[in-house]
Amino acid sequence: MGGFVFCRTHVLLLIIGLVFIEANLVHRKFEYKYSFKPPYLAQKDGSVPFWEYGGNAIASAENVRIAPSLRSQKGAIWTKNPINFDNWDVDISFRVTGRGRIGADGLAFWYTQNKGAYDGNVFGSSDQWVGLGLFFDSFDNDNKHNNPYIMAVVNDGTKEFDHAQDGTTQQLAGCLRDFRNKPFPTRARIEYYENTLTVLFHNGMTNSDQDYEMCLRAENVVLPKGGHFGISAATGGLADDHDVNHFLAWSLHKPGQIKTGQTAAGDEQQQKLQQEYQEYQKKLDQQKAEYRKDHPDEKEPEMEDWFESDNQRELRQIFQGQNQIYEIIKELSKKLDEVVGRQERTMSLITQGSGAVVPQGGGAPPPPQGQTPPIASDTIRRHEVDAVFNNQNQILSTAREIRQFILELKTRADAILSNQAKAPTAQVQAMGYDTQALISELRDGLNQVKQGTAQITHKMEQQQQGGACPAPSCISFTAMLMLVAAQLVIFLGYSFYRDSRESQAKKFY
Ligand SMILES: [Ca+2]
Ligand SMILES: [Ca+2]
Repeated sequence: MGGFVFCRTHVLLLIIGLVFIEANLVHRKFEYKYSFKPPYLAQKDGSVPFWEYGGNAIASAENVRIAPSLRSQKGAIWTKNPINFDNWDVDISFRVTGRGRIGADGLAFWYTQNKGAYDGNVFGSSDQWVGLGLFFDSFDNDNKHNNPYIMAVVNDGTKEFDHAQDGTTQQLAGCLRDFRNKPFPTRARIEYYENTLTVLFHNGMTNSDQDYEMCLRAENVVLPKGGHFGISAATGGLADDHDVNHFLAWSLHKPGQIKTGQTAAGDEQQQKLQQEYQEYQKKLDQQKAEYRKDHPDEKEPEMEDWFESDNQRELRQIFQGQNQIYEIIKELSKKLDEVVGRQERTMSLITQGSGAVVPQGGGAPPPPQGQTPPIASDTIRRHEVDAVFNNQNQILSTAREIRQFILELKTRADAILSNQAKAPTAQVQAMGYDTQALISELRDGLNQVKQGTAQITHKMEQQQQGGACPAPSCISFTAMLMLVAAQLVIFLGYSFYRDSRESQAKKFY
């Protein structure tokens, strides 16, 4: 019982809390006179109700093409009437699409004191504006590799937009976001409330309404009252299509700011509805009574109908479970959408890939009309991808062969080294043990020859002392020749043998 009381207190506190939050919520009112959306965005005569467009802009039933993908196009659309509320929230759904890897120039959202031009220098509208310009800048004029970029620039009418620096020094705040060629429309949510500007961005990778992320937030932003909303776009040497699918505006009101007249009107309407409901209820009761009169056999509904049976409860629980499963599947499907979107993007890059890249462009003036733009295809094609794959495979197999060969070499070298380790000398030589033995044999042979020669010389000396020859160098010429011939034969034999051994060894290596 105590727990029940405790629980009830909590519920009460929660309700009070909710009421308190409710009281603090900002009141939003949809402003159809400052919005456009499909279907029937443009009327049959091409006009967009409450809006004025010009330059190269074209409106259809589905969207407004602010600037088409042709060179040097400029267009804009502006609200006819000044805005009669101070705080607002705007949601723009747009697409910037082009065949090139790079596009130009970009799209701008405006809130300015006066309507801007339809063919101005700043993304298709006027420079030196008074108020806010939110730029979706596609082209990287200052070559800092930081485009597409989203930035807010507040101007008091004195500044000229710095195209060469992409407005870097003038921006209030910004964020680096790619908004070109997305699978779903990209969106921006621009809120101006109590002098705080907040821009949320939806990157168009899903079609979910929930996926906005913070782009910028700036406080103490003072914008003129009674301004105009506008959207403009421009192309340069490079050209994207700049389409706006919807422009939705809400006025924001502080709690309690809503005029009392409106509340009174609301009360009146509620009373009217109440009365209608009571009349309907009376009619229904009357019909029920008539039905009973006509069908006296049918029983009155019994008390049992007010309670659910076990089966009913089970069914209800199954139903709830299924609902949960459905929610989870929906969430999964959302994620899948995202993955599919990315895949499509990648596939289109690989297959279509004929991005036109022109180094000049953007804010730069285009060459004279009538010339076709130089199209340099710099993206990779399918057959090129295949060729790269084949090359890689070949390189791989060659690398494998080389590896095997090196392994073989290594095992052989190891075998040789181990053989040499067994040899009596520690020296690492190309010659094996057998050669060593042969050399020592040869050395022995030579020694024997030397000894023989010494003996012969000795005998000759003895003969000379006998008186036959007076000089010590007097060796018989024949003996000398024989000696030299014998040494020559031995050396030739050895060198021949060595050569044959070496050639064998080379074969082995
Ligand atoms: Ca730029
Ligand atoms: Ca830049």
